[in-house]
Amino acid sequence: MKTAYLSLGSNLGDRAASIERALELLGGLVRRSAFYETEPRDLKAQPWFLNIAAEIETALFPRQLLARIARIEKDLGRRRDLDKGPRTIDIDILLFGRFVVDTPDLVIPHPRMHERRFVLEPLAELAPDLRHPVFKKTVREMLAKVKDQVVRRQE
Ligand code: PH2
Ligand code: MG
Ligand code: MG
Repeated sequence: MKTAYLSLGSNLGDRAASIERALELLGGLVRRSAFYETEPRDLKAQPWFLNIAAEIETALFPRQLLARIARIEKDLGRRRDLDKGPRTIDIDILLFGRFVVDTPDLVIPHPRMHERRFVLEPLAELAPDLRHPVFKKTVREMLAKVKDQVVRRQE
């Protein structure tokens, strides 16, 4: 079995329900962070997101996990119309064991994880000392650089 870290986000419909359902469908959940209300990044003119991080154990290889994720996103009503725009559910692979993958349709570690507080803040709850296999920085170190972005942990 291998350990993977995922980022889940939603900013359309019942955001928490979509994230909970995605976790059930993914399977292999070990731990998950709290929910965070997060300011939209990239495309600013859209509703705030609910984001979490999850640690899963899986027997799948990265590309197989990606196929399962695409299926779940589709089943939960994800439409691919606007790049980085509003979505009912988005599931991104952040880290997958020590795999480094760089292909047109799959990049691991996630290419923008180090610059996103909505990813790093939840992830730091689960694995603050986890090291990025390319940049060699810990989650805690990467998080310290993005504290200007607004996220609010839900109690
Ligand atoms: N996802 C994006 C673009 N911007 N902003 C926040 N706060 N949370 C997200 O999950 C998010 C985003 C593209 O996937
Ligand atoms: Mg994403
Ligand atoms: Mg995605």
